[in-house]
Amino acid sequence: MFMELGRMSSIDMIFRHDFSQNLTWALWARDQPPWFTSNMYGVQPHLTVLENDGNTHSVVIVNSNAQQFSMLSGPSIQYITTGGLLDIYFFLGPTPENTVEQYTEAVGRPQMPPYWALGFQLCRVGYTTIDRMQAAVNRTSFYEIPQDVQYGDIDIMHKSLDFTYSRENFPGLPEYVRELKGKGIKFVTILDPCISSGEDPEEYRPLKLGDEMDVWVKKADGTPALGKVWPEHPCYFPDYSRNSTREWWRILIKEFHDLLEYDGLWIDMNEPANFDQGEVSGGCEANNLNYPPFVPSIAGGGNLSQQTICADYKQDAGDHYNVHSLYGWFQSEPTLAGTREGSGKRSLVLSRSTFLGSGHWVAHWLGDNWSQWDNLHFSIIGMLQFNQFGVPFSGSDICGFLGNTTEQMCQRWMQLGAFYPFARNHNGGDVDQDPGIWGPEVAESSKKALLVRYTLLPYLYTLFYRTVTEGGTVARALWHNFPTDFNTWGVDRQFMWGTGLLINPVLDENATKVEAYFPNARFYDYYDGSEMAVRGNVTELDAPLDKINVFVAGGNVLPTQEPAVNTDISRNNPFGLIVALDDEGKASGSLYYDDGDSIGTIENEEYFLADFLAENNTIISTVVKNGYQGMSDKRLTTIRLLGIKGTFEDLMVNGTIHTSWTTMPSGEVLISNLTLSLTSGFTISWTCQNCQ
Ligand code: MIG
Repeated sequence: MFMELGRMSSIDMIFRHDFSQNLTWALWARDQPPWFTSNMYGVQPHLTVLENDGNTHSVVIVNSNAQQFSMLSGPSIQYITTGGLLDIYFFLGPTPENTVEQYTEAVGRPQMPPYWALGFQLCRVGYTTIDRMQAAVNRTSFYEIPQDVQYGDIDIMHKSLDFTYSRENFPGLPEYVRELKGKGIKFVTILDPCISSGEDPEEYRPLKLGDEMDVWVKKADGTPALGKVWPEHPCYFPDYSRNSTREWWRILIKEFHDLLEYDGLWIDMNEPANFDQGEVSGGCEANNLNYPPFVPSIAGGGNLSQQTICADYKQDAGDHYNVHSLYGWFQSEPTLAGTREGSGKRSLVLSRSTFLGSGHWVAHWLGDNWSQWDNLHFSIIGMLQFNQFGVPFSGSDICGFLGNTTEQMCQRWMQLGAFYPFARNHNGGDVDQDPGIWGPEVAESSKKALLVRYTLLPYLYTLFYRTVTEGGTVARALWHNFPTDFNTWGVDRQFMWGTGLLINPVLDENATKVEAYFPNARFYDYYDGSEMAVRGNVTELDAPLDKINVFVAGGNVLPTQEPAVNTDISRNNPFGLIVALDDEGKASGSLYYDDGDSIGTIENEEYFLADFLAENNTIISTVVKNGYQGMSDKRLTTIRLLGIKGTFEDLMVNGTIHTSWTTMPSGEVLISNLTLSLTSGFTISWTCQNCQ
């Protein structure tokens, strides 16, 4: 729909910078799909440095002007900025996770995402009618593919106007949103910043109230600046750096909930994007702000206003020249405040443009990626970076946004995307790409991958709790966990969730095997519990089309819950544990749980937290916090015990013999028929012949 298929440059995109290529990375927020080193949606002047001995530090430059980093073969870094402050912060680690913990302590840690937001999300621009949106939801549910969220994009709007829906193309949308909620599916919809100037203010409150509250970005002569995006008429850009604008936006969002009962909001085009260059008539006044003597090597031919507004426009926080890249950042906090007021719940805000600290308020999707095979790989790089940037709730559009995917690409992407912290299939291409459209084979494999995700949601949610309270990442590179193993340093086709899960997706067309590096530690096949023979080396794994390889890392206890077609249902299901022993026969982990969508559960101590420790043939659960009432009727029924050596014998549960266990062919001991209350703490122990 938006662009013809493009090709990336032949330069290999990698997570670890290659200084021999002498590349320059310019930063200036821009509506820009991944294209070689082009500056994109967000500005994150943040470097992570892994030193020769495995120690790590990070460097963050708090500067919002147009700037650039050149990675030169010295190796050295040349930094140039075109204004502002030169505040440089060093976060000393020494571990990779420490750098993220320290950085997020400085800029603000993420919000706890609602539990439902960790489920699978479905989106498309170009349903064009409510029937087609419903058909996509129905296909998903027909195949029992889990879905927690349905999105509306700009095509649900009336004449592309914010805070409206089209009664013509989406008749009954509010009722449908309520119907979805009844089934446990949430609804998130989109807002663009720019407000049409061409409507009758008496009929279009955002315009009238905006004029009254004086919210627009101004030109140098004090008149409101105009641009062009989706609505028919030119539009005004709200200046979110102004208090009255933030108030105006919050009010509109709150009122919007009366029209459409959204559960979260998606803020797009907030670089801010403009289809005109500067003025509606094109160009900007000739002066030093619009045409400074030096411009970093930004896309758009070195013109600051290309695809955005003029740098000499005036905002409350200063000249647009200085605050351009803060546009989405300023918009984020009031959007979250508004959705929370509107929905009365924790809610979710997804932002395209980000700056240092955005992760305190918003989640992030990686923008308009391409439905091309190399973009599967790029998505891992982006996800790992945003986890370092303190925006752990991120992922790219599954199956790709621009252009048309193929069946096999979408099948592989559904598998990979099932392990993005933020898992949304979103489409701007001509052909539909929801997981149900391809027929039973892709539907089944998508479901299979998502059922692994849903089984592990308590683990994922607990990882988010850790980032909220301690910083650190959710999805991370292998070297974050194994920094002194230099074999991990360049690995960016595999990644981990916390310390406990290793994901080895297929990223290449027609591949049915995948190369994977295993650090020198115990890893267990997620599916059958068998221990990997290879350690500290690369191996080739079978990866038929219907399978994504996933491994549990020894030393971890992962809380699980039986999956269902959405979290509304799965949250009532029994819990389990995967206890994966390390070389010493030890493992540890925790479970965080709360009602999933209230605001402030951590501050208000309305949550449940238990620690699990396995050692000396014993698993002990200790309740750390018992503040979530809903936990009392939850039961733990199964434990997968991985890494038992020798012969497993008598099993005792809280001092009583328990006979429901079997040793699987892989060596996994599967303990079942437990009826353990999670809120009481428990002890499970066993005897074992020739176990060490
Ligand atoms: O110019 O709202 O990145 O996710 O579907 C395109 C339509 C505008 C860009 C977003 C994309 C969204 C699309 N938007």
